[in-house]
Amino acid sequence: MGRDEATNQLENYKQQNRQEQLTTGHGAPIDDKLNSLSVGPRGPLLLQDHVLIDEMAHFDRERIPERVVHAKGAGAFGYFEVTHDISKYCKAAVFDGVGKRTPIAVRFSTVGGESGSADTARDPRGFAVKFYTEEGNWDLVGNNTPIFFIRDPLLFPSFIHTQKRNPVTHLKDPDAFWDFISLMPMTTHQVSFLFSDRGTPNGYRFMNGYGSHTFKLVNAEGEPVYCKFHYKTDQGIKCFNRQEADEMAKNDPDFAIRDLYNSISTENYPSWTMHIQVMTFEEAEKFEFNPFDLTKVWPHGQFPLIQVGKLVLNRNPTNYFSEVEQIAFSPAHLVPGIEPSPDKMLQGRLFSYNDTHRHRLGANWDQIPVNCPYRARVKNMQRDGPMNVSGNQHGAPNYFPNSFSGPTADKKWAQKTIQTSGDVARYNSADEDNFTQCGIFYRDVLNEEEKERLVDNIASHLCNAQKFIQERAIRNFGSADKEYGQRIKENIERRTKLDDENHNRKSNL
Ligand code: HDE
Repeated sequence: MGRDEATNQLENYKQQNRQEQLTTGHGAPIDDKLNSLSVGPRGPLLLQDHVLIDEMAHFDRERIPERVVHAKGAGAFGYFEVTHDISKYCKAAVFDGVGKRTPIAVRFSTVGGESGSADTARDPRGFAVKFYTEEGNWDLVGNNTPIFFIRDPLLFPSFIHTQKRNPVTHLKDPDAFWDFISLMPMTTHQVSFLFSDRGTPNGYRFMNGYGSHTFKLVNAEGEPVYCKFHYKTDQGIKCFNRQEADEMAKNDPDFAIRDLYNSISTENYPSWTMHIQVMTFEEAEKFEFNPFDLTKVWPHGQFPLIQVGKLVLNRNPTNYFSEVEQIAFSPAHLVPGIEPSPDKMLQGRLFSYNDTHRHRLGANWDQIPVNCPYRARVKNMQRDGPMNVSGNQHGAPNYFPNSFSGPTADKKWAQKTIQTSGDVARYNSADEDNFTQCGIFYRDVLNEEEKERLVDNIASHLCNAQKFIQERAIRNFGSADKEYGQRIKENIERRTKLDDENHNRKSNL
């Protein structure tokens, strides 16, 4: 009575399953799982108690490394269905014909917090999708924001360190957070998005998703275009304000996981409509800013959304660890017809993800069932390694080339040839117009109440940083829009004055 599906999971299991014999890890039935083998009722235990040793040893190894970012998350499964033909842009099998369905896995996440942190924290949300296509797995590892904080991957580890815990106090550090942000004005656009209502979405169902980077699509004739991917939520956008998000963090820190699980269990399947934006190579050459700059959007007026299909989530994980903790996405998992652009951030990510998976899950992480490209079948020369569970490609030759019917390559899968030249150097991208789009966001996208909440959300956080950092941050917001900076400044001044008055009152008592 009154119990939601998530709370009732064990009862549901009981209804659907009959009781079975307990066994050891090697499958042998056991007689007693409550009492260790001992010499007499009060005597020491025995090394020969395999039931005890097996249980303990496995328990000692239960945890795998937490994701260094995006540690807290929820996953679900479903399908992608093509509703509109985009074959003139892309030859990928996943888009091959209206009505075609491809199985998908999705993992939503917060970014900075640990795996036990609150779901309603102010943070971007990860929105990672794995398409199990017949031409291999395609992973679109995006966020709920079309842009990002930085435009060079070299900055990423430092940026993330400033969002995490101080190495001495083990507390979140407002000085580090705002020091980095204000030293890097390129963050101003995304930080404004983050401190708006969109930084605290109402769970995972009521937010959009974005591939964020610029990708390249290639059609069957070998003609390329640049492209961005968008998923618009069919549930509509719903966000918490700061106070509601804080309240929910106290009442139910797992709110977003629960909401997704319950919605799918009650057959209220969430869905998103996929669109693309397309830019030709000629347009990219002439465009007013670098179209591969991840801190900027492509204006929808110039590059309208083109509808492609629908993502529907209709199955909850059967086991969280095996299907969500172990799922591993990679921006390098592209399929024929979808290629990387020169976006520096994307280029950095092409390396980073598989690297982290080898560390977190081991060399054979792509054999784990949820990661396995089961609709394509892997044929290569990779063999052995820890936890190889695929049959290790049996008797097939493990070297290339060979004369014994090993798999062969076919030129028809070649990526589009690109021409590139230039002087190798570390080019400074720090001052590539950091403010124009942020100013437009503040003035033209937000209404007055949303502006007020944005200003108040920033001030309530920035007021904890040192004065010189506050001033530098305010200068950046003011460069995006004079009024925006001014309002943050005034809000912080009001807070500081109030703080001083409270302090004086206390010391007079
Ligand atoms: Fe990630 N990111 N990231 N990221 N990211 C990871 O990979 C990284 C970036 C995103 O549900 C890690 O498996 C670098 C942008 C999502 O499992 C790691 C850079 C975007 C997820 C990593 C970025 C993302 C991750 C940690 C800068 C949106 C969770 C664990 C070059 C477009 C996927 C893991 C899941 C996870 C690195 C920037 C989205 C360490 C180096 C931009 C949704 O590899």
